[in-house]
Parts: sequence; structure tokens; C-alpha cells
Amino acid sequence: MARRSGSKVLAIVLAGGEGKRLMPLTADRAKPAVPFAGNYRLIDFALSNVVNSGYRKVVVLTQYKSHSLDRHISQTWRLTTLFGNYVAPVPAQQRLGKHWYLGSADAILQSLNLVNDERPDYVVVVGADHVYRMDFSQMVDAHIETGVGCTVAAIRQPLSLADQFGVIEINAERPDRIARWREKPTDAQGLPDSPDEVLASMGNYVFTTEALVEAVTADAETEGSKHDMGGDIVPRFVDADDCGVYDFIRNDVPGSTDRDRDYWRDVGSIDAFYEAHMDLISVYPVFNLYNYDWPIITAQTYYPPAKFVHGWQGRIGHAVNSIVSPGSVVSGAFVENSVLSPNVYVHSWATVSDSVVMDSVQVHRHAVVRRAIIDKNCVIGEGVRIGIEPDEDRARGLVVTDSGITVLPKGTVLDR
Ligand code: ADQ
Repeated sequence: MARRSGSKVLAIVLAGGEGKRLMPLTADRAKPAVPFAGNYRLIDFALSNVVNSGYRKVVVLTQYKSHSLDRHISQTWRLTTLFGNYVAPVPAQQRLGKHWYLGSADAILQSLNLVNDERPDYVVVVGADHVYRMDFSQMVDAHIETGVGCTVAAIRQPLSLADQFGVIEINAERPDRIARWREKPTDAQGLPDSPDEVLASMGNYVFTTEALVEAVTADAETEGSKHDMGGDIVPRFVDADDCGVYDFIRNDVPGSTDRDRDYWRDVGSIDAFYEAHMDLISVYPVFNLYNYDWPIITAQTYYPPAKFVHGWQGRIGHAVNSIVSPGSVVSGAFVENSVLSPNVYVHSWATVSDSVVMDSVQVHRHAVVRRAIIDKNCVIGEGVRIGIEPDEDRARGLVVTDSGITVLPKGTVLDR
């Protein structure tokens, strides 16, 4: 257990989200298990932040379609058991009745035995589906300094997105406390110094242990509660004037640059998921995967290196402004502004541009893939065109977002 400021900390990662807005990518996997950035899964970002912050006792509360998530956590995140370290996936314990987690606060309530076993001084609770770097130990230090029961991490977000977040208001006299909190308001006002922005909760919290136990236990008894961290638990602390705010801008992660220091993305929708991929592949990336001072950790695979070769009729195989993962082969094809996961094969005269292509996809000769997300194991047949005509894609039964991103569900086979 990490001891900053002489304190013991337990980390709880909330990984039970259903991810409806990411359908069809979440059709048969939990949102935190959705592949991201080639060879990562979304949860790798939260877990890397926790472990890099020095915390080695970590429970991951899982629920919805958790098979691939459980497998990923147990295979990739098996910490050495020396000194009692662990990253443990924990499904609903059903200690308090035969039901699964009702909401994120109920998930914690059902797992209080883990808190009681560890007896930490503080509990860090983080979401599992955001892309960012953050040193939680700096937030714990701020929490201790403020002396409150709960501290919420906050970042400025566009006013237009206010209805997706917990929105925080503070008074100038006490800038380290939350004066007013509203979960996903539809009529939020902009900040006094920036009318087009609100201060939003990042869904990361630090609790003094007794305060957390008391709050989730009282919430369980509360009629009408949805047992939700943002909707029910944080308001309790705000009402008691016991809620601090930690501005993400203060967080200083080793190796960050001015370009990516304040990067945080909620990749909850297809468009946001797509845009976050595009952030990775610009020449000077907005989010830098190559910061080895704060590494993002994921599964080690045994794929051979990526390969680029001349293909049929001597066509050059090449990729630019792209991430190409191990095991992938670009043979006489052109890949541009795209992210390829491991073991993708792009055949001669095919073009893949502005796209996200997941594991083991085959793109056959003369196929064209543009502005698309192709889930695992899909086969794009010879000459098939994706992302060129939205109506053509919809007619095939594919999801096309309003902004024109076409999504192929896992295992789709398309022939001309
Ligand atoms: P949402 O993301 O809408 O808002 P939620 O769907 O509860 O809230 O997800 C939060 C985290 O909890 C995610 O990591 C999710 O996977 C997990 N989770 C959800 N239900 C769970 C359950 N039953 N068991 C275990 N884990 C569960 C929240 C806050 C807002 C804040 C945004 C930031 O409520 O105040 O602004 O996160 O994105």
C-alpha cells in the first residue's frame, strides 16, 4: 500500500459501466474492455495511472459483460503478490441481497468488506473509461490538506457537454470547496471567467475511509436513491459542506508536455472515441503514448513486428501519420491517418484512411475504408467500400454516426 503523507490508500476502479452510447463496440464487452489506441484497452489508462501513482492494492469492480475485462485484468495486471500487492477484478458480491450492482455507489457498498479488510486511511475511486494521465497521489495530498470527507477531481469542459457531467460551482472565497453540485444539468451556466465552459467532475474521487463507508451505508437506506456516485454520494458531501475540489490543471505528471498536460477525454460516444484516436496520430500527438516516465501499460503479446511490403503488381505498401501495431502487414496497400491494432492485414491496392481498425481485421484487395471504426475479426472483401457513402453503409445495416463515422461490429464479413 502506497504511503504518501504517511497514509494508506486503497484504489477502487469502477468498471461496471454498460457503455450504451458506444454500441456496437460494447455489444459483447464491457466499456472499459473496449480496445483503444492499437494494443490497449480503455481500462489500461485508469490502471496505469493508479499504479504509476504508487498504489498497489487495487480492486476493479466489474459487472456488465465482464468476461474479456476479467481476462484482460487477470492476464495483464497480475501484480506480484510480494508484499500483498494485487489488482483484483471483483464482481457483485451479493452480500446484501441477490442483485447485481444497482449503481456505482451500490458497487462500493457491496464491496465494503474489501475496504474493511485493508483498513486504508483513504480510498481513491476512479472511473475506468477515460483517456488521460493523472497522478492521484497529488490529489490525495490536496484532499488531506483540505481536511474534507470527499474530494472530486475537476476539469473545464465545453458548456455544450454540461449534461454529460457532474457540474461544479465554487465560491471565490473558498476555491477548494464545492459550493454547488448538479449531476448532468440541462440548464448549466458558463463560468464567470469563461462563459462557454463549465467545471466538470472527472468521475475521480478521494474519500476519507470512514466518510465513504458512512455515505454509502446511509445511501443504501435512502428511498429513491439511484445509488450513483455522481447523482447521490457527492451531493451528500456537498450538502454537508464537506466536499473539496481538485483542479486537474494542478496535476503535474512526469514527462508531460505543455501539449498534453491537461489532456482528458471521456470516450463515451462513438464520435468521442474516434476523435481521441485521431488525437494520437498527429505528428506531434495531443496525447503522447511515448511518455515513458508515466508509461501506459498493457498486455504483452507475442506478435512479430509490423511489416510493410511491395504487393501485387509491385504496389508499394506504406503507412503515414498512423499507428501500426505488431503483427500487422501492409502489403501493397496505403494506410493514412489511421490506427491499426495487432494482426491486421491490408492487401494490395486497398486504402485505409482516417480509420480505427481493431485486431485481426482483413482488408482485401482494392477495398477502400474511410472514416470508419472496424471492430475485431472483420473481413472487408475485395473491392468493398466503407465510409464513402453513408447511405450505402446504412443500407448494409451498419451504424453511421451523424458526423459520418461508420462502425462495423465485431466479426462482420462484407463482400461486394
Ligand atoms: P457517468 O460516466 O455517466 O458520469 P457512470 O455511468 O456511473 O457515470 O460511470 C462512472 C464509472 O462507473 C464508469 O467507469 C463506469 O464504468 C462505472 N460504473 C457505472 N455503473 C457501475 C456499476 N454498477 N458497477 C461498477 N461500476 C460502474 C460520471 C459521474 C459524473 C462525471 C462523469 C465523468 O456521475 O458526475 O462528471 O462520470 O465522466
